Amino acid sequence: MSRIMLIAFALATSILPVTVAAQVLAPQPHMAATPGFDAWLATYRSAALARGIRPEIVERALSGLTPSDRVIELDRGQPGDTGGAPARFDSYLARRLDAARINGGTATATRLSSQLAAVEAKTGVPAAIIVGIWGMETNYGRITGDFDVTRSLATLAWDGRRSALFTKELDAVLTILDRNIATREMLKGSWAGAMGQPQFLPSSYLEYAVDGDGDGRADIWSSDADTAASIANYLVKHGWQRGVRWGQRVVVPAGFDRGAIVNPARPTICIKPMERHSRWIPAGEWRKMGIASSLPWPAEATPMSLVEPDGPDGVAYLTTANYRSLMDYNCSNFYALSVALLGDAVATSPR
Ligand SMILES: [Ca+2]
Repeated sequence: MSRIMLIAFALATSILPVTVAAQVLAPQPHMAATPGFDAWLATYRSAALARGIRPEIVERALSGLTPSDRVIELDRGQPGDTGGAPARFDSYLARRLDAARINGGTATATRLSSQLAAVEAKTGVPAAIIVGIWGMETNYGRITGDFDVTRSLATLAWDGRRSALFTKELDAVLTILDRNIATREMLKGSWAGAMGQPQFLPSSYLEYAVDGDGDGRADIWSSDADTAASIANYLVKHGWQRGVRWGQRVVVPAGFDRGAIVNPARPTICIKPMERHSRWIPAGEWRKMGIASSLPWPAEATPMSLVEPDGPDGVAYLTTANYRSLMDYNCSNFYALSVALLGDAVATSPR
């Protein structure tokens, strides 16, 4: 995901207060008058033509479009959360990282071993991490969503809570159609517009999707090679470093002074999840402070940040900068850890 996608995800999961987004994403001119959808669409259509989208593309994409009540309901209701009670990471992980998901990952890694090895050699992103994202996003391409992305994004662009964000995504849809990358019928996805096997928002597609099989087209809908290459490219463009693990499970000794590891810098994006991260401290220093791990440690100087997704009374992980790249895909510690742990499970399972 791009930064925008990250913000979208944060908002979709109520991580950022909507009021903050409203300020960040202002202006939202139609909020004042609240014209109907058709009036909004007419204005949007003119803007699309003005920026050079071919008239027949605009016509095909936008004619007869109606807002989706279901999308608005999902956007406002956020079903699928914990009904107000804070979720715990262990219960989240138990739901997400089950035997079926691990077996699916192992099968995917085996089936695509040569393609994944080629992507890993080129980008430095381990096959297991690519598979981890693939598995958590769409169950290895099995569940990619069947919402009409054009209609979803038009609905959300019109609806006004995050108009600027989703207008930009709808613009990207029209650009994709205008470039003959895909047909509107192919652009199916999540209710919030995430598309294809890696669940890229349209703007992320334009920015990060790449061709992995050499046919000249980045097909994140039906090409495994393109999906793998695009996930890896996304992470590389968000700082993934070759040869560095994401992090590891650790044990924090009783009485550990967490006041001494607080990050003095306040996060400016992905705020709630980032508040769970300590300041950066070299791996060797963590060991001197009594942090233990059954896994091999990285080089002493490797900066690591302690992440305790449930706070001091839960599990603990020391994470590297590569973990932050996973959080750029989705702004959530639960997400990033579940991807990383799925990757570890796939990497260590027998083939
Ligand atoms: Ca391709």
